[in-house]
Amino acid sequence: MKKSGAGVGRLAKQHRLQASAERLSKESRFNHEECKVLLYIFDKITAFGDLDRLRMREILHTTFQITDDVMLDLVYKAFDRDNDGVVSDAEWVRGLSTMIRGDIDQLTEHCYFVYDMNGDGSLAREELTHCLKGCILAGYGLDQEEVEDCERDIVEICMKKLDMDRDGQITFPDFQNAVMEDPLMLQAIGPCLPGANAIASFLSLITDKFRRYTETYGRRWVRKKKQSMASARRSLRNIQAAVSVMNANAKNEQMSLATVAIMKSRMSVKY
Ligand SMILES: [Ca+2]
Ligand SMILES: [Ca+2]
Repeated sequence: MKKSGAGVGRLAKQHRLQASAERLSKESRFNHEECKVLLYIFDKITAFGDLDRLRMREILHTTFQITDDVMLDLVYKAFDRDNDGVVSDAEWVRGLSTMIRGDIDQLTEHCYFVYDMNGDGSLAREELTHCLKGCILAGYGLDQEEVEDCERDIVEICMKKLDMDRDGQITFPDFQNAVMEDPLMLQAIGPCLPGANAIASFLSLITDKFRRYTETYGRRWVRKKKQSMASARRSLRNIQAAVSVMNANAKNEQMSLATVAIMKSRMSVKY
């Protein structure tokens, strides 16, 4: 019996999806089945038009709870790696693979790529200033001038913590070392990764092994650092130390309250 045109079209589409899923499962941290679901979701998203900057921002905002305006554009840039103005199916799967299942090296590369706004392979003070702009919310009784003062302080603290060789530029090895010392430094310049809840709810859609996300910040990190679990936990508590550094720089009690609130919201990596 001769197949109808629509039926042949559907079959060809299914074959294409199978082949893409097979290819992408080899270059991402998703298995074949998961890639198929991700490509199916991609098909649904792009049924009404390309996945461009605005649509990707929407997905990052609503599904992955990345809400910082500056970060949204920069994370989009990390997805659209060939910079052609749209996220392709392969870019979609690879980007999600890094954000959701990335190991410490991939996450470090992702965050550095996001913060390196001009793509010159180095983070300058101006880039930190731009990324950290708006990190302080009004409502702590601070006037605009104090807010700007506080933002400048935070930029300086980040430079101090990340620019290991003090040459005014944060190179990738600087950043890598700082992150290995303290995983909380990963998002010190801006929240550019989804939180654990967002990851869990997205993974529950595409796989039945969604609890695997806990490995990323847990055992793998420890193995990489060859630390015992106890000392790793201690280093995770470094947030307390970071907060006291910031407080030491705070000029008054109100500002110190503000910095604690910012540290809590910015350093929201879950363990
Ligand atoms: Ca692209
Ligand atoms: Ca740069």
